[in-house]
Amino acid sequence: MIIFSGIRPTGPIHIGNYLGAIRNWLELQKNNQCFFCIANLHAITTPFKSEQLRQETFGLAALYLSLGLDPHQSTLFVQSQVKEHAEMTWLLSTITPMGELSRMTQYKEKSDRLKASQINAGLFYYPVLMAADILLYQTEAVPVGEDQQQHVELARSLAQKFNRQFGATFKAPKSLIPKNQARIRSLRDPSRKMSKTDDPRGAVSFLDSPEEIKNNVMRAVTDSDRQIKYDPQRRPGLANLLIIYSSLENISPQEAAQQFVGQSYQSIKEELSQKLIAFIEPIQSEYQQWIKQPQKLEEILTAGQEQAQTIAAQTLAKAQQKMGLLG
Ligand code: AQP
Repeated sequence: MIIFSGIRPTGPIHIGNYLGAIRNWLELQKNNQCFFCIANLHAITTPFKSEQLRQETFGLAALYLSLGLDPHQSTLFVQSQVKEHAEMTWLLSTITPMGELSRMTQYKEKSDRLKASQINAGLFYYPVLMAADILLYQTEAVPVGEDQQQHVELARSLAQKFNRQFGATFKAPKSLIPKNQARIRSLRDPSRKMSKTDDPRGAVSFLDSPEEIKNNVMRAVTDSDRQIKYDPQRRPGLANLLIIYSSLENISPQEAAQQFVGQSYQSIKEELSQKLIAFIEPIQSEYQQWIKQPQKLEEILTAGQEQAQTIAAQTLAKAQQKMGLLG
């Protein structure tokens, strides 16, 4: 299968990005043709600082590699370095109904958190850019967290609409969403998803120190019930801890709950902190090695750019020709 996915370089990735997306990528890269981008054009749809964006772009590349994405198996590239993404967005925007974009829950959630002056048209267009990212590579499957499913469905319906209107051009992609751990919640507010740009105390990031990880987990919001039970509807805070724990242990959240029956919330949190620290530490050491080699990172990204651009340019030319545009 052809696989495409990406992450915004808006800060160090967290355990939600890993469990919702990257863990799946690592499996998929073994037997599929995978494209994984650093979605910097998406990053500029919310407030950002230029120098920080540049650093986060290399930081995310270093984290991709430290987590096990292999440039010999997958194409790793920076979105802005393949110009076809921006151009394809324009073509697709002309067949995207405004009504569909205004129904996107991520747009609503993200714009709710911003001041009116910070909500730009790019944020509204985010799903069209994402559709362009996906369709340029004739992608068949998009491994994302559940929060992005609606966007992949839009990409699929745009592909079908374009094909009906102008003739067969794109493959219609589907999302690949991991069961159980699809949406990791904020440790501070389990009604929201864990996020890079929200309250950092609500996340466990791959660049947090062991103390920060422990503090954030120990202070995670739970409830006043004493019985340990996996009940994501009524007890989302505890369920979130059990989901993270069980994902790291490769067991089900119900099995994790069973394992902790009779124990206090404190001991669950201690056990989980230890597991997270042990999991993250070696990845961090690897990251420290990569970040010291900017030239090597650039070489990998340039090779990725060349591979991605070859395919993206072919698809863009095909779409332009079908629309009657002189390329
Ligand atoms: N909490 C989450 N649980 C499971 N999966 C998640 N993803 C993000 N948060 C969770 C998945 O990670 C991938 C990359 O996401 P992104 O950075 O491109 O955009 P996002 O969804 O907006 O992620 P964040 O972490 O919340 O970042 P900010 O704070 O920048 O908005 C996607 O596959 C997503 O599903």
